[in-house]
Parts: sequence; structure tokens; C-alpha cells
Amino acid sequence: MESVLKNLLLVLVLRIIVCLGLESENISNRTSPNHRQGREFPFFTIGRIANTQCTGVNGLLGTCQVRGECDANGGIAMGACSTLTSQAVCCIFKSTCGGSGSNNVTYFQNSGFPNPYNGGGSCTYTVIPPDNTICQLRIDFGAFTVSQPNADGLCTVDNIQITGGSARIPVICGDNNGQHVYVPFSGTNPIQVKISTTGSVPFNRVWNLQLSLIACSSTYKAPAGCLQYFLGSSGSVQSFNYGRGTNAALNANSMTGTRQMANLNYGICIRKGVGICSVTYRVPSGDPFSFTVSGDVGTTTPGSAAASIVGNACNTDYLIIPNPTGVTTDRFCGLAFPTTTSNTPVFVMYYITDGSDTADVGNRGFSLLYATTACAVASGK
Ligand SMILES: *[C@@H]1O[C@H](CO)[C@@H](O)[C@H](O)[C@H]1NC(C)=O
Ligand SMILES: *[C@@H]1O[C@H](CO)[C@@H](O)[C@H](O)[C@H]1NC(C)=O
Ligand SMILES: *[C@@H]1O[C@H](CO)[C@@H](O)[C@H](O)[C@H]1NC(C)=O
Ligand SMILES: [Ca+2]
Repeated sequence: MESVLKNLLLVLVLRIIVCLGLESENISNRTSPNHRQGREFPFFTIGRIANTQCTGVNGLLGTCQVRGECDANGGIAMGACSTLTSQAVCCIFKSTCGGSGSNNVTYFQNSGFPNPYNGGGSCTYTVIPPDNTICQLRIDFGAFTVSQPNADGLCTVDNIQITGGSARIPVICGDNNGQHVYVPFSGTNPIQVKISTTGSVPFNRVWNLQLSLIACSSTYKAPAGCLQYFLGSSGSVQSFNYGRGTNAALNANSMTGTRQMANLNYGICIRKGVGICSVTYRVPSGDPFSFTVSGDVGTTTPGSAAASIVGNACNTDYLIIPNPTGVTTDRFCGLAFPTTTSNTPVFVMYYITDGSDTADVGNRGFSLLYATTACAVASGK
């Protein structure tokens, strides 16, 4: 009996020693500059380096970290980020196929970037939100060039698919440098960014996607329903794969295909600053194809006033600008666009396309300029 008690006591004492051992190991890991748990601590206290955002010497966005921490986290040190110690480096996170992480910012690049990738297969990066204070993923297409869609605007050769969020993100392809999308997280579920390419079709594919985490409390958070959110008081908005060249693919009638993506239905929002009342959209000068959304560019001269179609006649591919001022319709299609002003509470346009462009010839989508206007002083709004 006595020996049983003794044994129990021994086991207990051993347990305590083991527990203390583990605890001190964890603590020592956390205070070591080489630990891999930096994300748990927004402020890495060794040397008092705040983990703020920085710009590396290569112009990419990173996080200011102690050199050893950056190494341990798999980052790349790109110059100094503190005048206090040379140990503080601007830590850039880059990743290619199969990667995953929670770093703000991460660059997801094709293998060999900036050289193109000419092969096939699929390449996925998984974004894991660190916690539920992060609401959206913003993806900036620093570079995204893959094959053109087929003549109907379907991305049958190459494409990017973004899944795991709480909104359906359209499948896109072609030339999309400078475009961006916002993807709402579904709780703390990861979002997969998957680029699929067809190796049997030779093409110089290039991508460099900047993945940023947007806090729920951020003023940069896009309003619900906005796939794109433009923050400037003026700027330009283009449909995905808008470009000046034609798509070489021919449609079922052996006519020039479209550059417009098929099966779209998304919102494009413009930030409404304080004291701003309206937004005006118009075509830029010098590009007759800047609004070629439905119709045949061979039989109707794009850009001419007569080429504009509005209202219910727009029922395949069209833009909706809710409640525009001075006109009785909110639908715009055809091959020209009338300058349009809207003063709704949220500045939004919706872009809708169907699954075919066989009836249309040589469309490219749209490229519009927008400008916001301050409220009239006397309006008292
Ligand atoms: C130490 O880390 C281990 C393994 O990660 C974990 O199971 C344990 O709960 C941690 N202990 C403390 C005191 O944090
Ligand atoms: C602490 O670091 C040691 C050695 O690097 C490692 O074996 C151990 O798993 C780490 N513990 C934790 C909790 O990370
Ligand atoms: C992540 O980086 C972006 C880009 O600089 C920034 O706007 C955003 O606020 C950052 N997110 C968090 C959660 O810090
Ligand atoms: Ca169509």
C-alpha cells in the first residue's frame, strides 16, 4: 500500500517537472528572436520593434520585423525599417504554388516570376485569416496575364478561381494587370486562390497577386456586394480583360470573339468621401471601343451616339447604374455610353453578362472614367 502511494507521488512530481519543463520551453521559444510565433504578438518586444507596415527596397509591402523573426517566418528581408536597430528589417512575404499563410501582405507569384510560366496544372495559395477581426481579402492584380477566353468569354484555357469566401467571385482570365477584387471571408474559413492553366496551349502566363487582409473596422473595407471598390475621388474603371486588341478566337458564326468575361454579375463601388454627393461616369477620349458591351462592332460604329442602347432592350450584357439623374433608365448597353451621373447613398454600378457572345461581334467590355463631385454648399444635405 505504502509503495503504491509512493509511486503515485513520484508520478505526480514527475508530471509537475515535465509541465514546468514544457512551460519554460514555450516561454524561451517566445522570447527568442528566432521563434516562429510572431503572429501572436502584434508588437515584438525585443528591441521594441512595432510590427508596422513598411515598404521594402524592392517597392513591395512588408512588415517590420526582427531579422531572425523574418527568417523564421519564411520572409525575405528587404532593407531596414527602423532607425533604432539594424536588426529591424522590412520583411516581405512571397509565395508560389501550394503556399498558405496569414501574413499581411503576401505576394502570390507564378513560379519563376518575373519570368513567365509557360506550363499547365493548377497553382493554389490559401489565405488563412488570423482571427475574426479580419473581414475581407483584397487581391490586387499587380500582374495577371493568362490566355484569352474563348469567343464567348468563357475562360476555358486558363483562369483564376477564388473560393472559400462568403461571396461568389467570377471566374476570370486574359489581361488583368491593375485590376483588383475584394473577397469577404466566411468567418475564419480560409480562402483559396487557384490559378489553372492548360499546358498544351503555349502562353506566357504571369501573375503577381498582392493579398491584403482588411480588418472589419477598416475604413478601406468595401461595402457589402462590392467586388471592386475604388478609393480615389476620381479614376478609371475597366471590365476584366478590357484591352485594345481583339480576341483572336472566332465565334460559332466565324466572327471575332469577345474580350468580355461571360456570366458576370457583380458590383463596382466608388468610395463616397465626406461632403461628396454624386459620381459621374463617362468614356475616355480617343478609344472608340471603350464601351463595347453588346452588338456588332463591324456593322455599327462604336462610340457614335446612335450606338448607345438603354433600358429593357439591354437584356444580355449591360451595366446598371441605379437611379441616375436626368434619365429614366438605369440599364446601359450597346456600343456607346452616354455620360451618366448618380447620387445614390452608395456609389455602385452592376455589370451583368450572359453565357454567350455569339450574337455580338468584337466586344471588349468597358473602360470608363469616374469623377466624384462635392455637395452644393446650399443643399444642406
Ligand atoms: C506549450 O506548448 C505545447 C505544445 O505546443 C502546448 O501543448 C502547451 O499547452 C504549451 N504550454 C504552455 C504553458 O503554454
Ligand atoms: C520550442 O523550440 C524547440 C527547439 O527549437 C522545439 O523543439 C519545440 O517544439 C518548440 N516548442 C514550441 C511550443 O514551439
Ligand atoms: C494590410 O495591408 C494593407 C495594405 O497596406 C492595409 O491597408 C491593411 O490595413 C492591412 N491590414 C491589417 C489588418 O493590418
Ligand atoms: Ca454576352
